[in-house]
Amino acid sequence: MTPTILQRLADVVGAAHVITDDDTLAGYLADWTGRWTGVADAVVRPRTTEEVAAVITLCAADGVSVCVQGGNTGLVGGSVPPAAGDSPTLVTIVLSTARMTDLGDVDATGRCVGAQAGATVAAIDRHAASHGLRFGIDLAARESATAGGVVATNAGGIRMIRHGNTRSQVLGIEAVLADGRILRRWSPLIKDNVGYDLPGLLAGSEGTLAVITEVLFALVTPPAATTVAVLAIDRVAATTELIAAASRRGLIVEAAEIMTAAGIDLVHEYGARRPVAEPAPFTFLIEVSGSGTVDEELFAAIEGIDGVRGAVAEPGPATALWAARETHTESIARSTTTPVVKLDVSVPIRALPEAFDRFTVVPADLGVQGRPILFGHVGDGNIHVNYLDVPCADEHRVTEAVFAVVADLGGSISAEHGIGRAKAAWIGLGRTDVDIVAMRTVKTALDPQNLLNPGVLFG
Ligand code: FAD
Ligand code: 2HG
Ligand code: ZN
Repeated sequence: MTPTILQRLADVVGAAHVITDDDTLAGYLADWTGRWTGVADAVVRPRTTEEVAAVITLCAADGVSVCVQGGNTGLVGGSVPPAAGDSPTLVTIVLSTARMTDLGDVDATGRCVGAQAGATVAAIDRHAASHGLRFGIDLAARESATAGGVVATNAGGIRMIRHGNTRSQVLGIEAVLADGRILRRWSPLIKDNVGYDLPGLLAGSEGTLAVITEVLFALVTPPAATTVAVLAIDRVAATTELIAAASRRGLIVEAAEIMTAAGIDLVHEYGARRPVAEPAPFTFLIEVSGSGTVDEELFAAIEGIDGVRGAVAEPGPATALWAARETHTESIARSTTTPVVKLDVSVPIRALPEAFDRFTVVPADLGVQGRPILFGHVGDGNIHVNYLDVPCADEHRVTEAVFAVVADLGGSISAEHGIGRAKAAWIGLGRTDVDIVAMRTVKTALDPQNLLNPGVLFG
């Protein structure tokens, strides 16, 4: 990169916010898992939408590619630039939204709030809570994951069974296009059918179509009270049977998460309390709300389910019960001796038991070393398939074997984390050729120079 463009970028955002020293850069060039590292000439940290627009205009004029980074908690390598040699362009910046953390006033009547792209999920939720509302998106990375990141990945998370994915929380959006123009569709209207759903298109675009600068999120009304129950269960199907039984009794399912004995052992090793005393192949966490006698209704529903060995319940938020579930990702990262093979798939609900059986034996069937830890948002058919200690040389084979099972069961190779760099080679497993051509046409129309997150999504 020529000093000229670095100087011009510094003129836009201030010299202190164009980072070029190797030590500070390094923190932006490796992803959360440590599996993905890249190279960039600078990290640029704008404060406002206008500064983002000016940065992108300069980059477009000089053919500089831009990797957009929010909280850098993404799990598919999309938040870091390409490694040396992978990039179709020779110069790259990381555009970090870390300074774009403003929150607008909460519209308590219209139940919505504007958030700058770098505002964290936790900050948005706390802001909403101070007005008696909640953010409908929640995930264990809440203190770091950002508004821009959850929209760009269309994150799911633990409340998806109740409120839907991030796309369904987006009422309006502001974004800078690849040529530096500002697109703003900003309306709190619940019904507004004028043309294409561009906010919906940017949700899940993984930084490849535009830089999201601000989001108008719908907010939800929190339940008056919730009950969190954790059950030791013998059968995966008991989870979906209980979700159905609870719903029939008028309970609202706020979250439904499955874990395995191996996962509970692992998080216990790293300090989480075992939520239930009885050993069992699976542990199921269900959080419900409702009017009237919620606990009684929940235990009545549980009584009708075969294969439940023990249950404990606490009033929400029951953070100690949740801890066993929420510390899985971190415990896996600490325990694995090789880069974890981390896959995020979904299958039809009816196929969940078979999927658990088949994913568990993938390394053994291949004759490959690998400790399976499976868990996930079971009510959404979403399984997080992690294999620890897999020799690097076997990672590809293990991934292919999992995706073969997914294809066989009619599932998806990306439930909620996106495609990023990690799964770009397999996008054809999830979409037809015509579908991919249509997506590429959109990409080319909005980013003809392929400057935004090259290598992400399409490889
Ligand atoms: P980053 O990691 O910085 O970026 C992710 C992608 O979004 C990249 O492609 C990046 O280029 C793009 N992007 C970021 N900001 C912008 C922007 N302003 N404009 C355009 N593109 C942008 N994910 C789930 O779906 N559900 C979960 O339950 C969940 N739990 C997690 C728990 C842990 C402990 C961890 C570490 C991760 C978890 N994740 C989960 C993954 C991750 O938190 C989400 O993908 C999250 O949405 C990423 O947000 P971020 O701000 O960190 O984005
Ligand atoms: C979760 O649900 C995240 O906790 C992370 O999506 C999943 O670590 C994983 O595989
Ligand atoms: Zn998840």
